[in-house]
Amino acid sequence: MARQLSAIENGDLSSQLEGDGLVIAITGPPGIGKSCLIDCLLHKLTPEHKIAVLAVDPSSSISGGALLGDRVRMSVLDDDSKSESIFVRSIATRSSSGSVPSIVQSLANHLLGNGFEIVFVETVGAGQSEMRCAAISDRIIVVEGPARGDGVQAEKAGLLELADLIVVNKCDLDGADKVVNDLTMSLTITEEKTPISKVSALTGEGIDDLAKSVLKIPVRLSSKRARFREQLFMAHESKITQNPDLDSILDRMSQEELGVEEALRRLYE
Ligand SMILES: Nc1nc2c(ncn2[C@@H]2O[C@H](COP(=O)(O)OP(=O)(O)O)[C@@H](O)[C@H]2O)c(=O)[nH]1
Ligand SMILES: [Mg+2]
Repeated sequence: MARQLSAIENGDLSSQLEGDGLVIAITGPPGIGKSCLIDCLLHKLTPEHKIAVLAVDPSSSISGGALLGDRVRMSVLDDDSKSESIFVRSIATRSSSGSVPSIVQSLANHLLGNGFEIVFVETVGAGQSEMRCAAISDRIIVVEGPARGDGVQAEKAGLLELADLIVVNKCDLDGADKVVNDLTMSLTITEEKTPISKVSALTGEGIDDLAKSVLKIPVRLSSKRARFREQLFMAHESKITQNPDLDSILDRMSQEELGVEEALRRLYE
């Protein structure tokens, strides 16, 4: 599987497989506890479910090996009865073939097509590429936590709109209740309330309930709409960047022989 995924990542293999499992993005700022939460969820959900993890966050890559620099080693992989049904992979964020979100999408589809029921995509969610890694998923979990004095992160990153579920992690620390309150306040302006779960990956509080709900998170309409908007922009962009005439059209634009409107029309021909 690792070899196949590398081949897909390098553009040497295109996966035609599609499964009917779920791709779930786990999104939130670095250090909020995404990797730890995934570890907790894997403890609860395997070996009953076959689960893959794609970590797009390069700063906190998770891995089965005790590689130097890995900040989180998943404890679940030490359990042989569970590790059999788990596949973990980090994704290079600088890649030669195509955009990171489209590679993540291909890898996730390949895993689902090979019998994995759930693919967790861990991503930071700040910036366009990271946002799109979330947008290719079927469900999006936004992770928040006691603020480091700077308010709700997800709100700033525009992520709340994308969330089907908000998890407030580190509820063992002071300030978690304030985050829940702040989030509830900012959510009252939207019609569909996004559910909020308060958990601690450290103490295990709330993890049982989270594990039960994670496989059946209802889709929020506004999240779905925001995801499709990102997917539309992605498709638009790849249509332009993959057009073989792009270089010559740019040449002609720089010679002022073509305007933007005309160039767009030709790129879409
Ligand atoms: N107090 C507390 N610390 C946590 C909790 N979850 C994770 N951490 C710590 O937060 C740090 C970052 O966790 P990590 O999972 O790597 O965050 P990520 O960057 O979002 O993947 C680690 O040092 C964890 O031990 C929690 O629920 N409570
Ligand atoms: Mg991480």
